[in-house]
Amino acid sequence: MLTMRLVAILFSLTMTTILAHPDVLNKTVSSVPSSQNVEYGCIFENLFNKERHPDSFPSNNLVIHWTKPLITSHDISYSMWKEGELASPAVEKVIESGGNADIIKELQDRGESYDASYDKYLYAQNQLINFGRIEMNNFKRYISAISKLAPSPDWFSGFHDFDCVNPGSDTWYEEFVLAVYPYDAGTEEGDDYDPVNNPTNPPQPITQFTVDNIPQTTKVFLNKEGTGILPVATYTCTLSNDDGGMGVTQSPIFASLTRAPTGPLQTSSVQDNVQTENKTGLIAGIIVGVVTVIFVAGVLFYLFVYRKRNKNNHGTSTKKKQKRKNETLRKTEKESMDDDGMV
Ligand SMILES: [Ca+2]
Ligand SMILES: [Ca+2]
Repeated sequence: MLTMRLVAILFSLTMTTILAHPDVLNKTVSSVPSSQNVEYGCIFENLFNKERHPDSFPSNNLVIHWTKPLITSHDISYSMWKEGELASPAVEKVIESGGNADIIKELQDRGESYDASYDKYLYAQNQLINFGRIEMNNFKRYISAISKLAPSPDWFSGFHDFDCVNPGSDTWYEEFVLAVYPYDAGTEEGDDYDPVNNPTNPPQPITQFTVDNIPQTTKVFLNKEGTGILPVATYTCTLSNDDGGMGVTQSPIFASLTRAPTGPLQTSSVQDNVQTENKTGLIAGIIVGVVTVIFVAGVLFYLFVYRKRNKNNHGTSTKKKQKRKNETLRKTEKESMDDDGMV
């Protein structure tokens, strides 16, 4: 009986280990109460490569990429995707073609705070994505993310409904790091990294790839030891409200100039360019501003000080002239009087 119970516990722990994904690699608690509006900065880092997932990995790795990774905050009434459930039409589009217009429309209609990056080709040196800040409040306290692994039939990764509030302290997490695994969306057939396939009919629930359910012909995603499936990416999200409340309203430009990076500084090249442009623009703005202030100060100085002094000088010299004139006049009168006296 005890043995049976132990087996049951072990089985449930094993199942938990298998199904409790994403893996929470790190979770630290802040003292910011959940009633306070906050923002999170999130970074995506690719872990999908030939070393970790050697079987059937495309020989032309130039084509391997993540499609437009998307991240959003939301309340409990929204569910972007969930294992064991059918993919929504919008999610099916993301997962089969990488098109995220429908899901973005869905988020915009709900007024969600989201960010979508560009396709991330994994041959590129920089495999990080630095998402724009995600706004959160006491209701919109969950974060979900999704991106398709391409080329593939309907394989994707991400996480869903991560509650950013620590229930014990009712405060926001300072930081959390999630390791995410590959899933099959159940909408398209196919066992290999090939995007052209028949639809799965009827569609099947979203399923996480495990050692037991990966296609046995290709063994995609299996680790090199053949014993398990390693995470394909990590997400690191950091609270940006740890500087006395400034983080809630500060602009991204201000934040990028004033805040030390919380993760690897590398961002996607597009965002790097944008940030560089933003910084260049800001510096140019500051220079123009300083020059303008100096110019205006110069004009004011001229108007109020230089001219006034001139005026004073002018007044003084006029007085001197008048004085000299008076003296001359008095002298002339005196001489005239003397002359009269002599006469
Ligand atoms: Ca389909
Ligand atoms: Ca499939």
